[in-house]
Amino acid sequence: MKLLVTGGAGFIGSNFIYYWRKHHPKDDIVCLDALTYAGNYRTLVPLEDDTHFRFVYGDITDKKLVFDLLAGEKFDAIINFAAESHVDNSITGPQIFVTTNVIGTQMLLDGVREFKIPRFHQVSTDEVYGDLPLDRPDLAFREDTPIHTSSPYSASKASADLLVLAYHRTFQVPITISRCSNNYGPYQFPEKLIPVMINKALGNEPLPVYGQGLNVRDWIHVDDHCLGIDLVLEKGRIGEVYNIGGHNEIANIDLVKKLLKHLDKPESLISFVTDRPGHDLRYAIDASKIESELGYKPKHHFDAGLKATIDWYVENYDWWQSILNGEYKELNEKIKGEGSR
Ligand code: NAD
Ligand code: TDX
Repeated sequence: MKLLVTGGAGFIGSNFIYYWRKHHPKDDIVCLDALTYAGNYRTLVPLEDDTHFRFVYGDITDKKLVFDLLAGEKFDAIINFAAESHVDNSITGPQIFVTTNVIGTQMLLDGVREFKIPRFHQVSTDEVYGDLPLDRPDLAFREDTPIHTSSPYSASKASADLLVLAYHRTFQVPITISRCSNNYGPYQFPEKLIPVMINKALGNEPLPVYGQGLNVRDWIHVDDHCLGIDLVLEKGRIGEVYNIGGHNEIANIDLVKKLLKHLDKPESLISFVTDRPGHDLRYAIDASKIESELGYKPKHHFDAGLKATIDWYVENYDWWQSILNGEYKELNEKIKGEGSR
């Protein structure tokens, strides 16, 4: 198999590439990534001597680049991770979210249609379902839960999902979609909750908890997300949506306290700050479809996975420090100049 992984210099895409190299060592992977602020080529440096891996610098909204790439290589599948992914950024600047997440996805779909790629997999999110009330623990998102978005980010991801489904219905493009809950693990950009809090706690700085910290997220280890996508690619039915979740619901404040305990830091570092506008209250995934149809079972227990993730950030201090001090941009710029590796 030859896969095109878009957005592979980001958090989940890079973990997916490492997952796939480990579990499918005979397959070839091309990573297409625009190396935006969230992309970090350094994460992929260990793959430079890997003959099954190639990196291409480019933007999924660039039709010529995408079409030339698809014309030149015979891909068996495209897995689209490329996106603007941070909700807070979508509130301060929505336009790039529409450009990348909607137009970019549509460009890839046009390419899949033109070059008859056997499979297009869209990596989506539980945020397309909106949120659930805090006082109804019995409720969880199912694949048939209506789309009901809150932020420009989730609206752009939902729009992309609708286009993916429309290309399937109208043009018979062979697609699948997975909608996953909040991921944690190595290589997450230090703008998201867990790496932000680890960074602040290690520096003995205030930990900024939005509102009262009562919002609930359903956490999944990134490797379990990759496992779910692997099963969908292998056995998922064309045209279907599959939820992927870890059954790990926890309020932000309780997660932050757990994290402080692991790091042996005082709770007095917690600082309640202005809430996120439109802040989704609770996410919870009903993953029974992927479990029963594809035999999915997450492997990581949350407490152990969180501890391993914290240890990873402590051990890989240079990786995230080079992001915080901006040094990571130097290598990104060099790669942009070269175009591909
Ligand atoms: P990320 O922000 O860490 O990485 C995104 C990557 O996409 C970066 O490498 C960036 O350079 C690249 N990119 C951005 N715009 C591009 C463009 N126009 N062309 C090519 N590459 C571009 O994101 P992530 O957290 O790894 O999320 C990956 C995907 O998974 C996204 O589609 C996101 O919506 C989805 N998702 C994320 C989570 C989560 O918890 N992080 C949960 C569910 C779904
Ligand atoms: O500093 C913070 N303080 C805080 O209280 C940050 C960064 C976040 N939060 C809260 C907001 C959320 O309730 O923590 C929760 C998690 O926030 P994020 O890490 O920004 O994730 P979220 O908004 O839940 O979205 C994530 O999961 C779904 C990803 O960023 C999305 O890409 C994915 O689709």
